[in-house]
Amino acid sequence: MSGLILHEDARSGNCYKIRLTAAHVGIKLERRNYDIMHGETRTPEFLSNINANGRIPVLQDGNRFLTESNAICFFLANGSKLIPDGHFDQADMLRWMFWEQYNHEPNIATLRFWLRFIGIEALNDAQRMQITGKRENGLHALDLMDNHLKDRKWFVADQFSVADICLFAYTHVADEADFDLEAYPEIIRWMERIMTMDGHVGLED
Ligand SMILES: N[C@@H](CCC(=O)N[C@@H](CS)C(=O)NCC(=O)O)C(=O)O
Repeated sequence: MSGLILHEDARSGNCYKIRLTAAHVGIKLERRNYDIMHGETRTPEFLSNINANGRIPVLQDGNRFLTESNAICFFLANGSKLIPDGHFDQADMLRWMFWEQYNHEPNIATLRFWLRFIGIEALNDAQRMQITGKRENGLHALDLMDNHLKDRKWFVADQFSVADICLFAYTHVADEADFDLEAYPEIIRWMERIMTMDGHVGLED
């Protein structure tokens, strides 16, 4: 694969998981940055040319545009060692990637965005009212991950897969949303395994 362009805001975990997947499978991406704090994904040009949904990440392959971070990770990793063999394990990998988008990212990533990037004093009333619920849901997601990792090294099929990458992206910065990761020893050990792998790149790299 070559000539791929990643439209991103480099601070976003959803964009980072794509760079991490690409690094592990040896695909080079051209990166184009947009500042979501200044509405750069909401311009008429972006909406009509890149993503009508007004969000990054978007992967451009020639004149085709793929949105949704976990779909993009799957596209890059398809056929590589990051995808387990076997239909059940492949579906189980997708299960964790869907779970990440429904139970993890909307709580942990949103709180990180609100607290670290917008700032608590600048939140509107509707956002403030959701903080408690998102924190409870985020804690529940971390509990579930920690329990799952008690008797296994990786989320699926005893091997490092795209599911681990998608879950790692926002888990490893959960402290920026005021989650105490020290309370989750299995998650800490799993993150250390990921961060010491050959081919690993950090969010800021
Ligand atoms: N489910 C989408 C979420 C995309 C998303 O929420 N992107 C955020 C940054 S992480 C964004 O572009 N926000 C800017 C905006 O909504 O204006 C994915 O996984 O790609």
